[in-house]
Amino acid sequence: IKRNAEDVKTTKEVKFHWFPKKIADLDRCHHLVTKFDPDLDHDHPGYTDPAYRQRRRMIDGPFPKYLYSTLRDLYTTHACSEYLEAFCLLERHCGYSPDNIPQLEDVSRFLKERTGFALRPVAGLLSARDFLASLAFRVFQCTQYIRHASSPMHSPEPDCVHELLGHVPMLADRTFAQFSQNLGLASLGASDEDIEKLSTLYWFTVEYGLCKQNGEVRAYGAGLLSSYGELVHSLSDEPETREFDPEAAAVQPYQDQTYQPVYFISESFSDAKEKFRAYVAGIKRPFSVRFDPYTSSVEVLDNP
Ligand code: HBI
Ligand code: FE
Repeated sequence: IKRNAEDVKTTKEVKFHWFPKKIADLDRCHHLVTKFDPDLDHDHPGYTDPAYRQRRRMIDGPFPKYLYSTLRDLYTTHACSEYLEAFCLLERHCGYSPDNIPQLEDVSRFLKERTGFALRPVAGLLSARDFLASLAFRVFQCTQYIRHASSPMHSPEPDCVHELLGHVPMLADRTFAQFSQNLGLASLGASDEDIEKLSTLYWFTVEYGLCKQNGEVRAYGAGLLSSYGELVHSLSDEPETREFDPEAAAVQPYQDQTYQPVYFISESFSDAKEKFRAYVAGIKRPFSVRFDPYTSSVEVLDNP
């Protein structure tokens, strides 16, 4: 992404990227990545279906048939307890069911009460920098269109099934919410190189993370919990698994076309959070940031 000169501020001769300081600034964090856009990506199942691409611009309808129930059946044995607890509440209070797609507004209100996270609608895949920046303010940029009907079990781009069944239940957990916000705070004004690393770290935790629970391995990553095939694959003995280590996860090559060959297993969310804290301390920025929960804004402190 090309930035304007005004986007780059200079402090003590050090240049860094513009970043949002308050929630209203997120209006500027809207750079879409067109890699998986059905209008442009020849491999997208909707590429040859103009009616779908038209419908994608509108919002409504049930979850694709079977998808919800098929995934739901797996959660009991494959999802972590934090996920299961929230999923149960979402079914009870927010209209999660096989023949309904919940309203963003209702789900956002639910999250706001649990962890202060808000959902904000977005038109597609955002740049990593903009997407991560919103997490710093406990804002999750959420797509609303649904995947193409010809491929109900997989979507190349994030869609509302991925957001609602993958991300939302985890964002209702306090420790996980804090971990997500910390990833966001670490990304503000970071170098392109560090954004790439944080984005990879996000990939191996928030999207494809596994964790230990009562001697078993369970999934907490949204990419897993919204994909029947990969959820089964991730807990089979096919893929390689490693103990979560932010240094290693930040540079591990990953797959966005097929199942992951490697997953990282966290001991717990608190453990992942602590390890991440140590990792972030090693990222060089010419300033530090502090989130003020009273105003939902970020204070920028010059490093001594
Ligand atoms: N954009 N809309 C949207 N949803 C995501 O889940 C998302 C994104 N952009 C980047 C991204 N996720 C991650 O893969 C990381 O690059 C942060
Ligand atoms: Fe995602």
